[in-house]
Amino acid sequence: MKENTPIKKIIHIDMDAFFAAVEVRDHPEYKGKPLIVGGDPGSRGVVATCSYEARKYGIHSAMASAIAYKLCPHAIFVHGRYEVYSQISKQIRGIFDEFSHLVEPVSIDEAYLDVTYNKKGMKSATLIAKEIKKRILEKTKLTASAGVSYNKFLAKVASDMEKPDGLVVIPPEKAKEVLEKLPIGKFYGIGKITEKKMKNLGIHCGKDLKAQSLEELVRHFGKTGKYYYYVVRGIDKREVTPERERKSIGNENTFAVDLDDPDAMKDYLQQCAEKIEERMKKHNALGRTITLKIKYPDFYQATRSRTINKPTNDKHIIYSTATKLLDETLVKQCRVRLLGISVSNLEKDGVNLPQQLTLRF
Ligand code: TTP
Ligand code: MG
Repeated sequence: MKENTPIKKIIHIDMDAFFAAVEVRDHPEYKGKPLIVGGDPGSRGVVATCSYEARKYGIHSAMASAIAYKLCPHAIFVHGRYEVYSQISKQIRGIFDEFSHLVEPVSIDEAYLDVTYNKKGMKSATLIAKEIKKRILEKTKLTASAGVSYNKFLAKVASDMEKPDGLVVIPPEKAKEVLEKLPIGKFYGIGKITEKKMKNLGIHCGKDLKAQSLEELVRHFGKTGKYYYYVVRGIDKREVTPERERKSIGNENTFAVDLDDPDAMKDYLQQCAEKIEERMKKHNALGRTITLKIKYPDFYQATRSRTINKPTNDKHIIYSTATKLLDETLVKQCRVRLLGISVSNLEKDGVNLPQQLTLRF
């Protein structure tokens, strides 16, 4: 980070055991019990999420319900009520919007807020996070965890540190210590497979990761190695990108039969990238943010975005970015029902579209 770059104040908010917490809220008899939201144990369904009591048995999201049943036969299984969750998601979104113009929802229960300059003129990001948690509880009767730091990566690490109902602040002077101690599996983007690979290389926590050279990490992990190299040093330059103002050009498809072959997914992404290039050229538009959208068979939806330095409408760049993002998702474990790409952060005829103006306030 350059010396003269102003330190940002970023908050990451993530609801606790979201779907399960909603079910407990609406069915108090489930309170304190292992509760699983997802497919029936006798079906080929998966766990969407589960209560913290169920997590003690090793149950987690995306696990086959049949396995969850074996781990905890007395768990309560319920189906998700997606309309309810999405309604609550809108409510919490409304709360975020009260505080900042710069809100980036990442999934149904999670968002980043850049509160460096905020709507309330509040100086303390910690107080804002506290206030948001309070408002969420009042309005939804649910708890959220918040992380406060100077970039997205650290804010996300922080929100995960004291779940549930946590509020953790990582100021710049503490970042080094926190990151060095952080177990390798807790680094955002490091899934089970990479975690194993890291451990085989003797990398168990941030300190071990930091001891690796950039070349070494790139050799083992490709371009993602570069990401690991920087985030373990507390460097993450990604902006909080408000979605509401984001105009985008995209393409997506729900498949007649869920895809389970990563090569087939990549083939589809290639077609998508071609169509987007065509449309962007027609509109004389270039874009910097490429977003991959993915929906799993249980309707769980995730998006992953990457912002590149140079605006583009090149299908090769769109495709290669989208496939990299695909590698960061659960596709190796799960089938997918929908895939799509969109390009945002657009410039038309060389001029930024109006959403950029919202950054000045
Ligand atoms: P998460 O925030 O990942 O999980 P969570 O809120 O249940 O628990 P935590 O306290 O650890 O944050 O996901 C939010 C919701 O998204 C979750 O309640 C259910 C849904 N979801 C799925 O349906 N499938 C998945 O694989 C994941 C990860 C989440
Ligand atoms: Mg959550």
